[in-house]
Parts: sequence; structure tokens; C-alpha cells
Amino acid sequence: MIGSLVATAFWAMVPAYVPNNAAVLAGGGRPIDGGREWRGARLLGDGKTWRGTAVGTLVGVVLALALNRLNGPASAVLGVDLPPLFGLPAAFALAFGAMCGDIGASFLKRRSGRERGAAFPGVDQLDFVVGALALVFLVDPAWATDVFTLPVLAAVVVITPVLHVVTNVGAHALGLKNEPW
Ligand code: CTP
Ligand code: MG
Ligand code: K
Repeated sequence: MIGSLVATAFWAMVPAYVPNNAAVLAGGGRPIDGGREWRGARLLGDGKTWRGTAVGTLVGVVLALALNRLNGPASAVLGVDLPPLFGLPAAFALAFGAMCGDIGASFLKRRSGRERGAAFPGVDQLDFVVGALALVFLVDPAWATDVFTLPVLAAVVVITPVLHVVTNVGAHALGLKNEPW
């Protein structure tokens, strides 16, 4: 029961988990805010770039389509009912929504006087989840309500911060990321 909830939550959220990590590897180039400031601080900052956002979104979508091919075999091996296949709109919404949540968090960080790279505990771990879920419920409500029942949402809220901490500490240790958050 718990195992099946965690498997469903994880599977459905992979297209939202990976874009931010892909953006770390792909980042650079022109910042989205073009260097503009608002009320004494950068609108978003140099950490939110067009390239990182585009590559992150693309990687999330491609991954969702790849997961679709593994859905049957993985369900059989794990002995659980994994979520129904990702349609293109749902895949895009999860990936792009995750990037937008992270961008929204940077906006809030700059408004609250946090420099680029500063930690914002709680927000750092869940911004992309809020963005991904909001957009997927908007874009493909039928798929989203089918997959994200209350118990699955609860599982997402529990496993995401754990995964986030583990991947970021790992990426920092490997020298891929400046800060371990
Ligand atoms: N990145 C990017 N575009 C995005 C998100 C991330 O290019 N939309 C890249 C940037 O190189 C960024 C790195 O991934 O520096 C790490 O992402 P993140 O931790 O979200 O950004 P920070 O640099 O910490 O900036 P902020 O304080 O605004 O979160
Ligand atoms: Mg950061
Ligand atoms: K972030």
C-alpha cells in the first residue's frame, strides 16, 4: 500500500523532478530578466536563464515519453499500478510547471533580500512541486485528478524534500552545483 503510493508519486513526478537538475547542467547564457532590477534587487537573477529553462523543460518531456515505454514492464516488475501514460500536455505541464515554480521562488527570494544561491528552506524543496502540480491540474485535469489523489499528493509532499536534499547534496559533492541546496 505505502510502496504503491510512493511508486505512483515518484513515477508521476519524475518529469517534474529532473528539469531543475538538467537546468543546473545546461544553465548559462542570457538571464530571463535580462539583468533588470525591480525595487532595488534583480527581478529573478542570473540563476534563471532561457537556456536552462528550455533544456530543463525539454528533458522533462522526453523523460516522460521514455517512461511511457517502461510503464508496462515496470508495473509488472514492481507489482503496482503505475499512473496512466503521460500525454504530451501533461508531460509538458509537469516539466515546464516545475521550472516556473523554481522561477517564482527566485522572484520571492530577490524580493526578500536573498542573493542568488541563498537558501530558502521549505521553498527550495517544494517550489517546483507547487508549479508542476498547479500547471498539470490546469492543462490536463482528467489525468491529474486520476493520478494525484489525496494519498498520492501526501506521498509527493513527503518524498520530494527527501529526494531534493539527496540529489542536491550529491550534485554539490560531485562539483556540479555551487551550493548543496
Ligand atoms: N538554472 C538555469 N535556469 C533555470 C534554473 C536554473 O540556468 N531556470 C541554472 C543556473 O545556472 C543556476 C543553477 O541552474 O545557477 C542552479 O539553479 P538554482 O539553484 O535554482 O539557482 P541559483 O543559482 O541558486 O539562484 P536562485 O537563488 O535564484 O535560486
Ligand atoms: Mg540554488
Ligand atoms: K531553486
